[in-house]
Formats: sequence, structure tokens, C-alpha cells
Amino acid sequence: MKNARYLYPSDFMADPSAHVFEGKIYIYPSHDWESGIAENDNGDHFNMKDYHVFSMEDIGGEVTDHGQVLSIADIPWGGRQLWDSDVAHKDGKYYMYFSLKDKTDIFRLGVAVSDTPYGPFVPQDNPIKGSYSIDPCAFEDEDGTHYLYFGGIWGGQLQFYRDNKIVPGSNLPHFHEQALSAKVVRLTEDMLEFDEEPRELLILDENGNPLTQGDTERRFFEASWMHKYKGKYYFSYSTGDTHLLCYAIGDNPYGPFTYQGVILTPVVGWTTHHSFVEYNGKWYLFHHDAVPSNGKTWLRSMKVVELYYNEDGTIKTIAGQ
Ligand code: FUB
Repeated sequence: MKNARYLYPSDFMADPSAHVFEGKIYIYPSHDWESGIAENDNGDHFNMKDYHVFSMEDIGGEVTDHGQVLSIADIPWGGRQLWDSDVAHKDGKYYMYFSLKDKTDIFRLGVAVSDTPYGPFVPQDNPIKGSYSIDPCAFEDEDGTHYLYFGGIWGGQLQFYRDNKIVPGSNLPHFHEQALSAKVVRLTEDMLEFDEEPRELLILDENGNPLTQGDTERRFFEASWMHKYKGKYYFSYSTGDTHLLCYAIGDNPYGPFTYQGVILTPVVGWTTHHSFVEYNGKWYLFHHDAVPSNGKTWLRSMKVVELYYNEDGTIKTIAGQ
């Protein structure tokens, strides 16, 4: 991958959510470590316990580690596996949204609050009411409304839900049926709860039909991200077991979104997970791979690469290797 740069070679960090706050780039990754848990499809080996925050003044510049900003030990409802997180800013406060299994081993989304973008973040006593699954992405629209995008299948548990409720016995739809997809929900003014029932995020093919579960190179798996470019809403995500980062474009934050193509081809490692940031007039893709750990899928390293749009607003595909 041309011009990609590893951001923090001295430790393993994944799922980097990057934002520009107070004129700097802040990065909120998951903190991988060698837990000794055997690899399985449920992702038990991703047994993360805390978060660090990183910042940099420019893309090629020094990366500052602001240290541990939130730990499972401080989260009253926490069980295990602190997975992907994201941060939003409103009225001088910073809100970290995170994925964590509760004490009954069900993934929920939590919120922790700070006065600064670099933490520490103080968790709420309970998870967000009605939240489930993983991978929250916090998006602020131009009118100041904040939305959360979330969800992930397999270890992310999304397949056990229908209409936002656990349905005993439910699992993935059949291959020819409409694919399970991410959820989108507006946040309350205080940023701490859902302001409505989460809605299904529809991804359509070129004929206007919803993608099917069997369309494994295009359907949603996990790793939601939302950004806006020239007035359009770009929903991007990972296809998980087919290892692609893809995107779909819509006219509003709820969609529907029409599938457009691949952003990043497979990297070394099982997952990749990303974010987009515009900084000083250029666009960057933050993501991770497992090259530095020689392919250990649970020891990932975050990196950044510049990305380019075509004249028509489509994204030029980046080679992952
Ligand atoms: O980092 C743990 C999980 O792996 C994330 O929540 C998923 O998106 C995948 O990257």
C-alpha cells in the first residue's frame, strides 16, 4: 500500500476512529493485547480491557499517546471485551461511545464523558437503554444533530435481534433474503441515550433492491462509519469474512444508501476497520492490519493513508497490500 504509515509501532491498536477536535487529529482505537485466548469465530480472542487516546498535529507528525483513558475496571456494568469505540463533541464535552459485553455476556453500547478530547472519560452507570451489538460510530450532521450507527454480525451478536429485540432462536437470514444491516439512531440532546427506536440501514444494489445475505462481497458485516462529502452521506463498512471495506451513498443520514464499491482491498489479518477524516483539505483513511504481528489477527496495528475521490464523487480503491 503506497504511502500508508503505521501510527504507533510500540503497541497494538485497532479500529481507529479519527476526528479533528480543537485543531488536531485525535484517534480513538481499540487496544489489542496477547490475552492467550484461542482464536474462534465468536471473537473471544479480542479480549480488550482498556482504551488509549492518541493525537497528532499533522498526518506525518509525531503521535502522542495520552495514556489510558477508560478501563473495564471503571465501568460498573462491564463484563468483558472492550471493542470498537468512537467520540463525539457537543457544547464543550466529549462523549465516548463504546462496545462492551455486560455481566451476562451480551454486547451493549456505553457512554463515557470527558471535558477534553484526550480524556480521561467517566462512564455512565448503565449502558445506553435499548442498545445492543457493537461498533458505534458517532456522526454529527451539519445541523448539529448527532446520530449513532452500530451493529456487527457473528461475534457482534446482531443476528440474534429482530426489530431491536432479542428473538430466541434467530440467526442470520438465508442467503437469498435481505441482509442484516447496520442500525442508525438519533441521539438525545444530552448525548446519553437513544432519542428514537434504532432504524434499519438499508443498502441497495444498482437496481434499487436490498443487498441479500448471500452477497458476501457487498453486504454489511461490521465497522460502520459515516462521513459527508459534497452534500452526500457516505456509509462505509466492513464485509467481515470477505475482508473488504465498502461504501454506499445516500441523501440523508438514515438512507437508503446505494452500494458504490470497494474502498480498501483485503489487508494482512482477518479484520480491518476504519474511519475517514478530512484535514487541511485532504482526505485520509485510518484503518489497521496485522503486518507488524506477522498476521496474528488479534494483534493489529493502526495506520493511515491518503484517499482520493473521482470527479463523480466515487472513491478510488486502495490496495490493502
Ligand atoms: O476490535 C474488535 C472488533 O474487531 C471490532 O469491534 C470489530 O469491528 C473488529 O474490528
